Amino acid sequence: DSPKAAPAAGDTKAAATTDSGTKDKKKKRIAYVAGITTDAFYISMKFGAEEVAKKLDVDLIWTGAPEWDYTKQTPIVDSLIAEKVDAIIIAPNDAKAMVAPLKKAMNAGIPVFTVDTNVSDDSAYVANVTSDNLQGGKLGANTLAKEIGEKGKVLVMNTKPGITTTDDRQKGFLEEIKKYPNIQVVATEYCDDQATIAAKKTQDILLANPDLSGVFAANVVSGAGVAQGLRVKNVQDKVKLVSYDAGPEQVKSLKAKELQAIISQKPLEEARIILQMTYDYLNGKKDVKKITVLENVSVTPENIETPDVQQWLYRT
Ligand code: T6T
Repeated sequence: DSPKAAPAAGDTKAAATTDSGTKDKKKKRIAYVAGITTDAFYISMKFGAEEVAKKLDVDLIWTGAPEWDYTKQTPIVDSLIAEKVDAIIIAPNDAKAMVAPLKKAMNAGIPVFTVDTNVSDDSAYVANVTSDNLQGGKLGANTLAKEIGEKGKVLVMNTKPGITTTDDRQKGFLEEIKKYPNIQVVATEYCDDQATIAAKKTQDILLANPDLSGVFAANVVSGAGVAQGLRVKNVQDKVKLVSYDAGPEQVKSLKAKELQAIISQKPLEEARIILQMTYDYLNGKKDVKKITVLENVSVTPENIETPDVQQWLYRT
């Protein structure tokens, strides 16, 4: 076995962790591939995974690419296969494109567990832990509808197509918003998981629709970009924003009243569950639940200070 971490690792700590693992062959070496290493959601997941890894005495190899890009995620999986890790936990960057790399791992005898996002082929992974993204999209629609008095033009800002989580959020939103006859969706935009693109597209939409009433943003990066676009146009007090994910930036925007509600996930808990499940599986507990779905938390100015909500705000 190579004692080195995946070469494309986005985290330098990974190498040190792997080195220690080679000293004790019995220690389980479990790789955790983030969807993207630079995003508050996955940084938060890392806290949950590290907590459980310590408790179980697992050698955790935290890795991933600094951009959301399956062409960068694939070689990371390949190198983990070459390293013969005991298991791979991964948030796949694309539902279809990541099927082959994950199957390759499974065929090499390395069990794959997906977390947050998933792939379209059930045989490419053992189990998945995610949040209820369809419900989150619907919650986003109802929350935004209420904020804009159930009438007006709205924009959906998403990241990239082909990602199970954000596709479902968009689907849930678009389905639910149809229940409001006086709300019109003027556009569904993709920002390629880049805040600058989301900001620019928001400004373009505002130019064509100066009477825009609200925006639903499907993840950290989309939401941060939309908030920026609204600020540039100085309409942050007028255009209502409901955004996914409770990263520090979103929490700050909520407190500044630039964002009206956050749909938060439970990244810490997702990471804890998937790592425990993977460890149990490696230790013989093969009857795993195929898909575990966690509820979202609606974060508003009214409940943000409560301990119940505070525990789920993302850690960075
Ligand atoms: O919303 C999370 C994650 O659930 C999604 O799959 C991708 O985007 C985030 O990482 C936030 O940017």
